[in-house]
Amino acid sequence: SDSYDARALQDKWQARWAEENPFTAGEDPADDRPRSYVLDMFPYPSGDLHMGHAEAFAIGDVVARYRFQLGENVLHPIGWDSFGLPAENAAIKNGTHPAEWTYANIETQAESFKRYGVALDWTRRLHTSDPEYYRWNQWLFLRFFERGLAYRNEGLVNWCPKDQTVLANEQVVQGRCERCGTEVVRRSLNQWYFRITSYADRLLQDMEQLEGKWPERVLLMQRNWIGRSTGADVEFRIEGRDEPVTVFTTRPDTLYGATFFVVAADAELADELCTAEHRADFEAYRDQVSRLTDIERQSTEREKTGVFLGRYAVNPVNGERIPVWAADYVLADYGHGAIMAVPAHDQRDLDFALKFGLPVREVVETGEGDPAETGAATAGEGRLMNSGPLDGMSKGEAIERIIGILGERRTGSAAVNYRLRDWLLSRQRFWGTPIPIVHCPACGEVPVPDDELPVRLPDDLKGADLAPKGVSPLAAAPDWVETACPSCGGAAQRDTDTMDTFVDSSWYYLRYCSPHAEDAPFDVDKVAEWGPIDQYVGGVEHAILHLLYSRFFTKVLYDMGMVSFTEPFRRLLNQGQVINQGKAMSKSLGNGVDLGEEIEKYGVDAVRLTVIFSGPPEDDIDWADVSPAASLKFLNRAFKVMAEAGAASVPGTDPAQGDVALRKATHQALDRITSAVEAHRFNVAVARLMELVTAARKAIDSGPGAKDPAVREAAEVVATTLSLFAPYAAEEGWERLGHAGSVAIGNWRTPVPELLTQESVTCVVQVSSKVRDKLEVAPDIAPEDLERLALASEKVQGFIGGKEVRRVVVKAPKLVNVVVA
Ligand code: ANZ
Ligand code: ZN
Repeated sequence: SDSYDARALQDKWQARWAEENPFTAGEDPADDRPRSYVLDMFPYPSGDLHMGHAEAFAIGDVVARYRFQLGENVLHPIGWDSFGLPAENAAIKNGTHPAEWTYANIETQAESFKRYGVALDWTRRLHTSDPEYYRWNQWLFLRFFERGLAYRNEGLVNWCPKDQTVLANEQVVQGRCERCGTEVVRRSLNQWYFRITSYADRLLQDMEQLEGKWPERVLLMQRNWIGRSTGADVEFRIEGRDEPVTVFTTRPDTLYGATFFVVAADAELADELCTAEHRADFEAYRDQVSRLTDIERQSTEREKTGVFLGRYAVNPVNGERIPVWAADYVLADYGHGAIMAVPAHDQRDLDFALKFGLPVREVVETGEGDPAETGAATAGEGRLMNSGPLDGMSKGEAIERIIGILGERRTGSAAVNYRLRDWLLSRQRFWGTPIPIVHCPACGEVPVPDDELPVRLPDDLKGADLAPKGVSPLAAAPDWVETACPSCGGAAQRDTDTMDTFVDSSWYYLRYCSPHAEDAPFDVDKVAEWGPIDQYVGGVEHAILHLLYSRFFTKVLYDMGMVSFTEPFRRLLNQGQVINQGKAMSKSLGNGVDLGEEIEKYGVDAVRLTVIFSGPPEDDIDWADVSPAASLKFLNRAFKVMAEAGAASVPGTDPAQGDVALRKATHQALDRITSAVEAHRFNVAVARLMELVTAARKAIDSGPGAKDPAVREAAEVVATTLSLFAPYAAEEGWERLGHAGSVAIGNWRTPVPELLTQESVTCVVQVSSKVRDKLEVAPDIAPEDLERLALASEKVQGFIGGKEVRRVVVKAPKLVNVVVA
């Protein structure tokens, strides 16, 4: 029959692809096709695929399938990010091992990906929870350890009381655990860190390579997260203390305006500086502060709080004695945990000064009002005043001069500060990569030798054994913990923490190049052949964490000589979210849309087409506003054109063959679809394809008829271009057109230039409804271009004269009416 049966086609072509593996990347080094590496962020096996996956993978697949169509050697692999807390929580609930839930979900998702028709290379599949994978996390950890890039340190960390584990700063969102929403508290614990801060400058610098290729907002978020500030470190002598205390300031030019000094209330220094007289107040205050989140502490809305510590600091440039306070708006782990307060020019300091009656001294003449009276600190440019040798200088001059003075007196120097903290990577949970370190009473931290990797997770812990107890569940497996020191052979203990799962995802894209490598995390030569990734596709929720960590890993691997590039992802595309009725889908709102049900109702092709046609890939899709039923109707129309097109041979490049109007329509559509796909305007490509189907239909019904060679040509272009969006309909249509192989590979056509010449249309230009000029314009001219052309006409300008243009009515391409007063 000539009708499109989505279900039957899915089964037929899925079986065919499973047999033929058409989307397997070529491995032959002699294969000289251009290579491209297209990657969707790998999924977490949280259950079956959902609408979010449907969107991301439909988009990534358009990119991959386009490269396949161009005849390139494409790497488009799939795997699972399969360590993590949800599996562990499910295991606790069900009394099972996390592997059960994990691998069952992976199987479900794998089947769903196949049904969804994603052009994936299944031979490279990996799961990060497989020992063959995580042994390389351990291997990499040890290389980082050797390079001083992995270290253990006692420090204040974010602790989730519900999940009973530490969280990286990046995993704390507005003071809450990113995963469970519980308010995070600070605890002092001994934890493992990666020294990402020593790459801060390179992480910033190398963003140059990404400019214009990554979404601007992601670059901005990374830049802010790294948070580079320049200024100076200034040493203040504290009366009664031998060592001076250093502060970091971005405004050393305002040093003469420092009227008090503030130490973070929770810093050890505050405790040390507090005099006996003020101790009781201080301790009560510190207690109160310990219950606040960082977000609350930094909020500009909250009233300032603090206590005087009973001490004085001495300003190094003018010898002035200023009181030392403890307050919560100064953070212990930023800069040096202490500041010089310049209330005239810093709003936080001003709020504090006004509350506690501390002096305010202006040192920059900004022409704004007196801060002490207006309550608004002035941050504008202006000449320095009340500042001795700096008086009259501009900000830039003053900064340079004061840094010079501080240098001569050895009480300060230019300094750079980062907001970025080291990456806290240890977790007190089970379902992750064990940290390959043995703690020996005699030798200390001893790396597990490479040939003893992987340190496997014990498989006899399950259910309640894994329940959060504040220490890693691995501590409850004594046989596993007790071991011999690799160095001295004495009794020693394994580290019981596991790695943050972001370690797993920081290099998986390299493993895909040689997923079965047995003596290294990846084959260096294979990575040189494939890397870096040409197009990465994933959600903007990974703008900081995953992308920053991956960039860091790549740079370390570059320094180790294992990769030849310093940025892993050449281009990044952030797809939008699928929402429903204007809101994110959620259980509580009951507005969830089930992917499986949508596919049941409309078929895979229609769902995929709907996702792509809904708008630019970066935009959110409101499922309440789109119509998979309309997509299905279109697929029926497209399918009929392919099924009815005659067996006439395809016209060649001779523009005289076949119905010229349809041939022009076909080649123009092909041209525009190609440029729209290249520009990632996939929805526009689909719109052009729809127009082509309409033109072909018209030619069949009321033009030269189905047997005309131009109809066949149109139908073939429908099949090849549709293959990017609705692969099943395209394959079947291609077969109906009499082709044996898959439509999906190497079938992209190049438009014939002679057929691209556009015919023109006459546009009538009126001034207040009287015809004054005629223009020859392209039939698809944009209304704004047409308006511009019409207004540029000398004749039209003559009739407008000096009169006011009330409005311009544009009916592109045929009419413009300039209404004048
Ligand atoms: C004096 C000053 C005068 C400042 C002025 C600003 C304006 P960013 O850009 O975030 O690096 N600061 C330094 N350490 C701090 C800490 N641990 N907690 C809270 N604030 C801290 O900001 C650096 C500025 O933030 C520094 O420059 C310091 O205040 C403050 F007109 O020093 B400034
Ligand atoms: Zn030892």
